[in-house]
Amino acid sequence: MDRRRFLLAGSATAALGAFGLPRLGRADAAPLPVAGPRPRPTPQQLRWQRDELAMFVHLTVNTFTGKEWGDGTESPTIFNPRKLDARQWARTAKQAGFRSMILTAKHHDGFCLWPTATTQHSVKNSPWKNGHGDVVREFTDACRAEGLGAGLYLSPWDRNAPSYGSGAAYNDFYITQLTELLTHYGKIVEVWFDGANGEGPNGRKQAYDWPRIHATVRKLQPDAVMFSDAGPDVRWIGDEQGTAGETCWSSVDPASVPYPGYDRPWAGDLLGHGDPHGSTWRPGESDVSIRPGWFWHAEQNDQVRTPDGLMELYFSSVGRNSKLLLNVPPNRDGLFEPEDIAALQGFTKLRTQRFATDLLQGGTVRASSGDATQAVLDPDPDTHWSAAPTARNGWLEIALPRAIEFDTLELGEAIALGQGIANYRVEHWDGSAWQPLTWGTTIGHRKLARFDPVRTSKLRVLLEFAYATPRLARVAAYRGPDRRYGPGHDEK
Ligand code: FUL
Repeated sequence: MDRRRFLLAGSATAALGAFGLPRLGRADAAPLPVAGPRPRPTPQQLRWQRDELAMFVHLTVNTFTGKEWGDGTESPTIFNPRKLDARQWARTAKQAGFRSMILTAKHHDGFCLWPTATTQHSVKNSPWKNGHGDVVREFTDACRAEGLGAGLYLSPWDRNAPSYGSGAAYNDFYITQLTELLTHYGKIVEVWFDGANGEGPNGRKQAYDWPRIHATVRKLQPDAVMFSDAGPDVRWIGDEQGTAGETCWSSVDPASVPYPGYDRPWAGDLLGHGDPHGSTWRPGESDVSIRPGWFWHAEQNDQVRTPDGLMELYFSSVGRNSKLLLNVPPNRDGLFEPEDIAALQGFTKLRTQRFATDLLQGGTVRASSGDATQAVLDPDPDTHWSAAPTARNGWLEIALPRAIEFDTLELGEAIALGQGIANYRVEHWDGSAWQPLTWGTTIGHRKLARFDPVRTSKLRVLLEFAYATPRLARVAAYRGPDRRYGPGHDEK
């Protein structure tokens, strides 16, 4: 965080009113009219976001060739993950707190991990299980056995299919593949559409029939969310580094990124930040790999992200109103490597340590307006404090029965009713004055901030401007394992 900007923001608006409470921006002006309806999540989008952590699993012929993008000429005979154990993947994900997994059923090379009727380029022609194997089946069974949601990635770009680039024939072929995946494997929670649209084996590009693709998913799996740069349900966050915009709205203007693969220099920014005036609820998913590559490469076994590195990703994705989709690629045996499993265990330990105890429990909350103020201390995301309906700013003050020391703050909006808070500041009482602690733009489902440990028995959240009635479902404070972050940490 830019300390200077923070102090300026603080001093510009910190004029105190009666009782030492701040007058916030427009508090003295006539209340703004109640805004028109703002977008809200569907139950499926809400569930998707509340899951917070999903695991990506990239596996195909690339695992055996060492490439990141196969060119479609690979022989199915190279695919032989002899000890493949999808239960090992699912157990690892479950133990690390992930709620769903997404498998690359087909990557750009066109090799199908299930015995599809559409092509010979599949596990049917692999030595693995003598051509009787089905990775999608083992994967979906394993997810269910561990209580995880199962999601599938089916690359529209297919560098093997002879019909690719032909128009209608490839679209029919793709819809048939999608139909197989969405009808033979039970409930699918997320369908992941990559925007890549390169050339096929005959050098031609394909015009994908997105309306038909979307309608097929809706019909066959009405509870699944669809991912792509252009949604329609969840959007790409605009980079593959696991970094959501610090300002991150779950709403977008659908016309700004009209179709998947809309490759414009500004699209990344639009996706990273969303749009407070956007008509459509389309929250951002941050996909990133635990290793430099999406696929397993022996030489990257010593380049697995550390537990601390994974925590950074958590703060820059989940902690910025996004969802983390972390890729963990199986090796040539079809197993996660011990290095990746150890990193995930370390990550879990760090999260558990940091978020084990909410230090605000037992506090007393009062607010500028509205009732149910205590609801912000209740971890249930469906209970919330709401300011007066016409309010577009407000504050909450939390008084504690004892002094606490904390270095992490969590805020959460009641997103079932939409996202409206545009900027906020948090201050703590040092015994004689309010001191700035953290500030930000947008909250959404979850906003996390870290700072050097602070000792206090009182803090307040100043909601400076909201596009709709401010509603907070969560305010919590934690003390992580001993470590100092220093000013500016979250901006790096
Ligand atoms: C990209 C693909 O080209 C990568 O290979 C990977 O699958 C990533 C998740 O999406 O667009």
